[in-house]
Amino acid sequence: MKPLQTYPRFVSIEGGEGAGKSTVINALRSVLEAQGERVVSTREPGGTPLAEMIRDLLLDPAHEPATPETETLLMFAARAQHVRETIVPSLESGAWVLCDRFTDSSYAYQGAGRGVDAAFIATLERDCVGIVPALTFLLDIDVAAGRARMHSRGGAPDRIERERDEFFQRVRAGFLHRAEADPRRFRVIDAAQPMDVVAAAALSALEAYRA
Ligand code: T5A
Repeated sequence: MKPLQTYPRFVSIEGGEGAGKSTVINALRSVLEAQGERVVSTREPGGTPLAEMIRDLLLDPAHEPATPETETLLMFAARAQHVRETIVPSLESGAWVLCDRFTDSSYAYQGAGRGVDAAFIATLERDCVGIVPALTFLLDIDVAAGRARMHSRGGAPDRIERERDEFFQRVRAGFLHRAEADPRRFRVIDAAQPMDVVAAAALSALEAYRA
């Protein structure tokens, strides 16, 4: 089986709803840029015009409910485009890529959350994606606390945010299981801490990774 390729400057940020991924990405980006590095921050699903259109299909609650398989295939359709058009060209040009979610989200949401077979996800990962981050931050937070943050932020919930707490409990367990299985790649951060503490933990892990 062909191994997944990795690039040392490919970093993903994962977590459940309201974990604070955007906050951490902004902190990592500022520090890297201040050190003269080029940084591309991007997100999934999305990150190219076509992939952003797929994102709308996935998250807009106005569409008919997607089956777990449809949802999985759309996530990977967006990811395949994103990898070829944005992520790999940026990495090959020497930039850091900070990706808000990547394939671990599919294992957690579609695999652990929806019950899609992990072997099917692994096949899509190998054949349609081909790359894996070198470093992944998992921002871990209790489901109720994360959802409370999302509610206090306001705005209408998207199709996935409308799921019940039990779904997000399975997602959280799915992420933690992946982190446990691959401690070299994952850095798990307690995202219930104040924002500056979470950002400082991510920055110190990044510095240790680069040393
Ligand atoms: N999805 C995605 C899948 O199902 N499968 C996949 O393969 C992929 C790639 C994507 C949705 O798609 C699903 C997962 C998602 O449901 P998204 O835009 O990534 O959508 O959705 P969210 O994870 O919900 O992203 P958000 O941007 O909404 O959340 P963040 O980035 O984690 O949180 P952030 O930084 O915006 O913070 C949320 C709020 O909390 C506050 C912030 O100020 C903000 O108001 N906050 C804190 N408050 C107190 N203490 C802290 N430490 C805080 N950190 C943040």
